[in-house]
Amino acid sequence: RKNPSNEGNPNHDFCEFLSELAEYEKNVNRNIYKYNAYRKAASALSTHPIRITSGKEARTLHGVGDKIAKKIDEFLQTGKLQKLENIHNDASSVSINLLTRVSGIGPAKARQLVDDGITTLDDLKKNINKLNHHQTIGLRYLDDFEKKIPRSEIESVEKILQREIFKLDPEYKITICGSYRRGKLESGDIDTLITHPSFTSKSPKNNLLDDVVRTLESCGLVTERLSLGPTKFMGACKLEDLPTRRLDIRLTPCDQYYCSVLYFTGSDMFNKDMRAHALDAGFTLNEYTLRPVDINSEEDIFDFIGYPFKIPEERNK
Ligand code: DCP
Ligand code: MG
Ligand code: MN
Repeated sequence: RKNPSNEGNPNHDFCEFLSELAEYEKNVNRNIYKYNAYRKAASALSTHPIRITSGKEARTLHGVGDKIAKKIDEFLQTGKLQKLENIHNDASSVSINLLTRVSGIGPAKARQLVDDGITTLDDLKKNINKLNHHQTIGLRYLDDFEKKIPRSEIESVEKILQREIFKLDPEYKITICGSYRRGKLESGDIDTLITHPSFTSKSPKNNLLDDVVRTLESCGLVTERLSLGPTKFMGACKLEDLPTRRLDIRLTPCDQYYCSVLYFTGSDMFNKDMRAHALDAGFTLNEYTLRPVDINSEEDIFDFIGYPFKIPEERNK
């Protein structure tokens, strides 16, 4: 669903099999190291403007090593990948990959379900008692949650969020981040960042997010809760007779706003890259801070670590 394999990319078939191998490593083997390696290679190939014609050529890209170069040669020579064929023929791998498509079911839970003989979505529906609230809602809206959200629909949701949250208190600041902020025409979910001047990293706990979520439920925008903590809401929203959409809301202290906006804008691969760069430059970058300095804009973060500034539309790695 979230892979850099779009048509128009001259190497999209390589990206596709690398993304599939990445998912397999994450979901079935729970090997995050290999997951990251495959994703990094897919990301490198997805931004390479010309068709790769050999493993050797691929090897010159940052993030493509010998093992992946060999797979590219095999794919070029045979039109397929034996490793992937084997995975497709392995029933428990297929089941685990299927079950992890449900929001809230991670690789460990999926493995446990498959070990209990639950291998299809029909099995899942008959065993709701084995699912928590998040997973139950995830199953109910599996089809809807896999549909991409057009940009125009997110714009409509943004207007309602602003109207309702400003009614609560006009001092809130609301920023829709994620792929939407990176300019994508379609997104997987709606990532909303909010902050309020009364909330800083030094102030005590508050119920701001509680109030916001309740307001959004009363007006009918938010239709489901998956989880709600003091700073993080996961849920669903819906407009008229459109599909039910995944909505994430994060409440961030106002003094950490810029690091949060940077983090929540992504992409995740871009964040990885930038964090590694920050470490090399002697800083620690995370969603809260750039230690050990004070930040007053997104540009500040790039400046301090000596990373060329990229507008959100240039962060689609
Ligand atoms: N993020 C991250 N690392 C993760 C997950 C998320 O850095 N493991 C950050 C970067 C993402 C942002 O959070 O861009 C939002 O996460 P999403 O999963 O919603 O991803 P996107 O919005 O980028 O893509 P999509 O359109 O699929 O939602
Ligand atoms: Mg998103
Ligand atoms: Mn999200």
